[in-house]
Amino acid sequence: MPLKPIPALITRQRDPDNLESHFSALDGVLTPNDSFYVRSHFEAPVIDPGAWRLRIEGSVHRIVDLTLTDLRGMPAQTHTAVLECAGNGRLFLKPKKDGVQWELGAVGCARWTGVPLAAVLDRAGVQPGVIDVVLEGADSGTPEKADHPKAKITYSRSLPLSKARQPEVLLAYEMNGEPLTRAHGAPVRAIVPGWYAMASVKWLRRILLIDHRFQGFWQTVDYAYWSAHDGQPPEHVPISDIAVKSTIAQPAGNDRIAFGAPVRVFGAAWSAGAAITTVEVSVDDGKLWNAAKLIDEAHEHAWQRWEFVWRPDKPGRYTLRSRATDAAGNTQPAEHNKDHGGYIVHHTLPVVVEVE
Ligand SMILES: Nc1nc2c(c(=O)[nH]1)N[C@H]1C(S)=C(S)[C@@H](COP(=O)(O)O)O[C@H]1N2
Ligand SMILES: [Mo]
Repeated sequence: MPLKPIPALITRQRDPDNLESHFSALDGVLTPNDSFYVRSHFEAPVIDPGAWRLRIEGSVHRIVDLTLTDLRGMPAQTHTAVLECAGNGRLFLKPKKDGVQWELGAVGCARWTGVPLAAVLDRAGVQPGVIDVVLEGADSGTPEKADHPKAKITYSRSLPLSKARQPEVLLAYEMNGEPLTRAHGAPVRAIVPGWYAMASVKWLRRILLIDHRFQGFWQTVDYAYWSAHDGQPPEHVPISDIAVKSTIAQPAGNDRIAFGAPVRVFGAAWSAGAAITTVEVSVDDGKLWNAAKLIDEAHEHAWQRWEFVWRPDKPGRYTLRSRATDAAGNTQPAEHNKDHGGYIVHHTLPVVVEVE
């Protein structure tokens, strides 16, 4: 049963549905649920919330099976966090990279309510020697990558135990105050603030604690890249932290702007676990930079909206770019890091407009 079409979203792929937000529709801090991007590798499972169980097993002191009522009965937490697909912005890469051709909108920010993963791990009791916490979804299929045997596999991703224990990592059942929808992982999904969203496993059904590094497909083949260090053998690393990024929502690419009036350049900026401290805007393709004003309060995991009032001095074609810096001192680079392949596209992206 395919999802119902979601008109507020751009269809990048059907069955499974991969739907992109209109980034130019950015308004409040929170992305409304019906215009939040959807990224699914397989058909979204239909799960009866009454029959749903979450099993925590592996290197635990006791196997735990939780119902939705059990989970809702545990102390809840709410965190605002950005979810960004690791392939967001892939459309800008030349040469073209394999994968869904996301432009700007495979990202959104929502308030997530649920139970800290740490509390659920404590119920089961973590045995000494646990390295990884594997989060397993209820969806499965055969990934497209040709080098993989044609077996049906279940979507799963792992977190190192230390990350799994961070208080902001949730097993969420609400998004912006409403129960999760099927597209976004109902009845329960993981939310891993600060990490690219492949880690925020939807339709969660099993948590497995293991005493070694997880070697699953989306850990080692997909959502991983070769990292080259000078004089060292290259290392294959699973993608984790979100890299500092900002994106211009308004004006949108190819907009025609009437000459004479000031132009509000408006967008959002985010990073992994470090607040955004500066956003700059260039209207000459990255030569000169002007300070933008941050609109929202500094926040670790939510994005911050920003704006800059631009007064073009003559009509013409302009290439706008924005550049964010976070409290840890990370700044957006001018070019994509080729080691990252089709992922982690966070360099300063161009928006070309016509002032006439
Ligand atoms: N079970 C499951 N979880 C998943 C996925 C998936 O295909 N199956 N996709 C992941 C990826 S790559 C992203 S970007 C986010 C997207 O979350 P959203 O659809 O709620 O925006 O979910 C993640 N969790
Ligand atoms: Mo993703």
